[in-house]
Amino acid sequence: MVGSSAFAKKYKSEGNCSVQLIDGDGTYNVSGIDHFIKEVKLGECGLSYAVVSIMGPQSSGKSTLLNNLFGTNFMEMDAFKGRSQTTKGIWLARCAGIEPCTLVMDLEGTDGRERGEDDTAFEKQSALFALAISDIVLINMWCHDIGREQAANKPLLKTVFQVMMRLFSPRKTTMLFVIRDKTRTPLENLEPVLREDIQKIWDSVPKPEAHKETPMSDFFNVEVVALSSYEEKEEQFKEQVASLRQRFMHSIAPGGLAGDRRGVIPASGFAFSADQIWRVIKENKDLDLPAHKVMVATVRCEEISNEKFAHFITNEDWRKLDEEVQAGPVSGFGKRLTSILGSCLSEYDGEATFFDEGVRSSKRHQLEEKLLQLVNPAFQDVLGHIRWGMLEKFKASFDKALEIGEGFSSASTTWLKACMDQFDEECAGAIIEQANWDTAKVREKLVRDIEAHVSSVRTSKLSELTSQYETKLHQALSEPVEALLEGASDQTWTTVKKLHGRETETAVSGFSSALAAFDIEEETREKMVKSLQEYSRGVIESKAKEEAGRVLMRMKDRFATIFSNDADSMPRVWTGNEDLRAITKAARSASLKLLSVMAVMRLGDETDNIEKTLTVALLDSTPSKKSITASDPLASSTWDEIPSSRTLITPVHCKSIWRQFKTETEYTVTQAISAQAWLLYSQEANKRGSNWLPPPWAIFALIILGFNEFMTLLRNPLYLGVLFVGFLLLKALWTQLDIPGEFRNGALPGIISISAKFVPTIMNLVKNLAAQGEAPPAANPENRRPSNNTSSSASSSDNPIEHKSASKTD
Ligand SMILES: Nc1nc2c(ncn2[C@@H]2O[C@H](COP(=O)(O)OP(=O)(O)OP(=O)(O)O)[C@@H](O)[C@H]2O)c(=O)[nH]1
Ligand SMILES: [Mg+2]
Repeated sequence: MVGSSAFAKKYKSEGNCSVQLIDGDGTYNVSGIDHFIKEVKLGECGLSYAVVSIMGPQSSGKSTLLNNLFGTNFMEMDAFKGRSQTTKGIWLARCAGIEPCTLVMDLEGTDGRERGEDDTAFEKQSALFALAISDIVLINMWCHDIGREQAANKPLLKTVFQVMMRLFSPRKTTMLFVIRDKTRTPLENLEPVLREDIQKIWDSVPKPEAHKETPMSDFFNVEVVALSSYEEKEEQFKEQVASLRQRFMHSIAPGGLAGDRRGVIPASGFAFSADQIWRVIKENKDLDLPAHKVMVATVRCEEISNEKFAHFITNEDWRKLDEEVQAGPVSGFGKRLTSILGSCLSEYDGEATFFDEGVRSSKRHQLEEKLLQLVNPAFQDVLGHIRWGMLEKFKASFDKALEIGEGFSSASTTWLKACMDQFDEECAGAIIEQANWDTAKVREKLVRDIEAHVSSVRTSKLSELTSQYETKLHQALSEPVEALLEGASDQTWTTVKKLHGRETETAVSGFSSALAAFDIEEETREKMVKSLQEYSRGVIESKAKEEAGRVLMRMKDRFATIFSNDADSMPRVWTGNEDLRAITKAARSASLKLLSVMAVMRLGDETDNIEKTLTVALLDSTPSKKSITASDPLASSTWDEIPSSRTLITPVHCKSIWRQFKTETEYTVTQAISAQAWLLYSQEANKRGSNWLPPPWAIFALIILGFNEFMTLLRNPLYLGVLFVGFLLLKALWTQLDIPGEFRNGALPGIISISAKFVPTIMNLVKNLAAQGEAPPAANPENRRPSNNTSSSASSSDNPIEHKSASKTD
């Protein structure tokens, strides 16, 4: 390679690089092109760039022209080594000093001996490639070929026109015919001949049906320029090249060389686009450029979108915001996220702006969706924080309002509204501009949560209220009812009924007005009132059942009270004149009354004849075979016309209670009878008290029959002495024990009293005798006194004994 001119050297020194885009074997240089694009910063150009390429016969000075025209450093043939192929494949370089960025492609020459005459495949492929991606195609031709039948570039033009038909929708390409080694014939004369030649070739090229009538001008702008020989008239050549160079300045502007180009691929998609086009060409397929454009846009927009998405994930602001959201409520979430998303999307817009609009916006939409999907959990978290905060606020405010005595219903309504308003306000602050996210569900959930809380508080308050009224009712009813039932009488149930009615009414009216503060349905309210009424009845029922369980005890108490007390409620002292039968009957009758009162509940207006039934069956009847026959009115487990719900004691149970009652009170009656009998006996004995000696005939018989023994005693002074001492002892005992006094109240009490005092009195006598034996005779009268005292103390204990015996008869 030889640097052909100083001009070229200048640009080489500036470091303009070239790259082999496609090598001689048709391999696309992916890494080389990427590196090249980065080097020349093509990616930033958008649509402001142009692509120029050159075609023409081999060794026709193409590379030399490009190097002189654009300051590139394509390889040129060394003239001294003979004419041979220099440029192989397709080379790419950036034009130096031309605005906007212009890329130039140097193509392998046509008709090369190296590839052989038949092998035109690469020639066609490279021509199609150049046409597909270039805005301006330079057709290099020798001046002397113009008008010649066998001109070297005729097959080339044929190829160009043929392959142009393989572009479904061609971009309008400018064909600039560069006539080399121009002769003296002026261009004005040459140009028409050339155009005629070109037209002839165009006409001769077979076209598809769609383009049969299409004029060449629809596909190409044809421009012609003539240059002097580089070898022979270098100076002129350079001048002409310099002026030609000016035509490439701002070539894409309207009126410029490529002013009406169409379907430009944005610069950032150039490498990919060229690669794809070359692939399609190599596969020998037709090129659908609009579809290709869409494909390039799709791929590139996708790439840009992915890049922006990845960038967003690592975005510092977003990560910080996300972390804050994880930690707790964040104010201004919507605004901050809107700005982060906005800048990500505008970066995408900036890079994708030159790509096909449909593709671009659909990819933008996808990117937006992906971003929104990514940030949505954070938004949901924010909503969750707001919802939670509002629920907590409601709970605190509502509870406080209730504490200070605000009405339940009004407090719940007021705070629900306040919290929902604040929720709406905070949600508005969390909403982002890019999405129309719905907060209705979260709002509904919040309302549900608040309502659930209100309902649970209401339930607990209502149960509190209910138990408060129940306690009141219980207090008001329980003990009075117990007392009333204990003193069962004809009026008991009437009084209980009145008490029940009055207390229930008071409780219900208080309860109803307390319920009015709660926002509850009429039906529920009625139910609650009814349940309170039932509770009230239940208190009485349970009390009545309790009392019914104790009825036997109560009956016995009542029996004992009536039996042992007189009409003035004073304890009876049995005089023996009482009508025990009448007293017993009265006491039993009162007990039966109690049983009949306790047998059933009588809170309604119904009447019954249980008392009569019981009286007839239990009190009036005498135990006979009749009572155990089938006609026994108490041989049943239900009362006539009384539901079991009202029954406290069943008839058959009444009967067994009565039997037990009678058995257990029998003893009292028996005791009373025996006490009375003793009393009568003692009274009779008292009457006979003064005449206690045996009858005279008995004394007479005693003297007659005991005469012998009597005489024996009188004859023996020792016996007499013993008898005298025995008499003295008995006399002392008689006095000390006050035997006649003891027997005044009857034999049994007398015996008991004497037996209790017998031993101590003997002991006393012995002691006194011992003392009299030891003491001087003068002290004797004094020493006797204690024995008198003992006697008086013994007699003073008469009364308690009397009492004891009286109470025992009770
Ligand atoms: N007659 C003539 N010869 C020229 C002109 N420009 C260049 N040459 C000579 O033509 C020979 C080939 O030059 P290149 O620039 O390598 O030609 P090319 O068309 O690039 O050749 P390939 O790359 O092999 O197709 C060189 O020896 C140049 O000196 C010109 O304007 N007129
Ligand atoms: Mg060359």
